[in-house]
Amino acid sequence: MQTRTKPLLRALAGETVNPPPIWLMRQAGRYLPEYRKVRSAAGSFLDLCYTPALAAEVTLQPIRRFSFDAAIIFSDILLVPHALGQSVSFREGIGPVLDPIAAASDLPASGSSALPGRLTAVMEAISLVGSTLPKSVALIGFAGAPWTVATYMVEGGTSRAFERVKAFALGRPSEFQHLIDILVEATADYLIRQISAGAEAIQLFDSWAGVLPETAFERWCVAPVVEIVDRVKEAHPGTPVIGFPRGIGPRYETYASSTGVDAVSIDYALPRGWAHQHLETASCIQGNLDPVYLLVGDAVLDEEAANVVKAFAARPFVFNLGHGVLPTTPVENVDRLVRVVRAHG
Ligand code: 1CP
Repeated sequence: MQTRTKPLLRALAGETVNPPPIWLMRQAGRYLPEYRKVRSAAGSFLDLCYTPALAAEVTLQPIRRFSFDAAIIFSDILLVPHALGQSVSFREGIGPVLDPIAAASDLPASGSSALPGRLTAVMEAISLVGSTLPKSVALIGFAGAPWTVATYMVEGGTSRAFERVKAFALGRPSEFQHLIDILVEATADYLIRQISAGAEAIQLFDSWAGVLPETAFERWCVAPVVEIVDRVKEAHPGTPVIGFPRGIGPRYETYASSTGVDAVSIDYALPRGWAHQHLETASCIQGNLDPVYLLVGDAVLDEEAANVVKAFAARPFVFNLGHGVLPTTPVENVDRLVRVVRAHG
């Protein structure tokens, strides 16, 4: 096995690295003019995701511009429902639109455990990126966690109050379990294949973990992640897994200690002092600058970025945002952030 010389992999393995490695969730995307150019040439967002050369190109764009410590493969968490046969599209100004399902049996491919061929485009993009990345930059693969993916599948898109999916999960748990089981299987399989293709770390995005009440959180967020991490670790024991259960407050403690993830990505609302105190000191934290500081810029950005670095300087830590880069982010502020973070340590 390769020795870990990449700063991101060192931090994820439990080493305190100064200055901390930095990458940003949603670092590729609309705020970059070079992304908008490729995106409009590609046609649809899905065409962009399914064309390996284009997906590889937009993955590399933020690396060239900002020399981040990690690239995250350009794709989307909703490729899994698409691969399972659900209709998925991405509409300008609206976001993802899915043909909502009311039961697992509504999925055309619900009976098959293996993911269809479509997702091989993601593996091809991963191999392409892997062959061109600078030596110190790690490649991250990802998927949505089953609960968050299920919210889009059942609600048919972005939701405000999640009534449909929560009523399904709370009211018809054994049927909902069937849907979650399908997602666990597909997601584990997908992540294992991403690692085989060259992903060196994995992130599981559970963006809507915070909307569930206590017992439902254990069953629909924690348990499926435990199962996915087990399967991924069985196939690739050395590959670190980062979990991002957004908005779960004090439940970060249970999540970090019981899921088997190597690192937790914390959202911007979680108090840093609390996180440092309650999350095991040997384990890696990732986060948590509010992305709005990147809209503000100036000394306000410098000061808050320094606060984040200082809060976690004594432990394994990866600098990131507390949620994704906003589309209106000025590119020069991202440059500024990278300089400020690297000036510490
Ligand atoms: O037309 C476009 O360019 C659409 C914008 C866009 C982009 C750039 C979408 C639609 N997805 C993506 C790429 C993407 N999505 C990446 C790779 C890029 C990178 O990080 O550099 C990743 C990791 C995601 C993950 C993702 N997709 C999440 C989890 C992270 C988060 O932001 O909470 C979620 C919830 C999605 C669903 C989704 N896809 C697209 C949008 C606009 C959304 C969010 C919708 C919502 O807010 O509910």
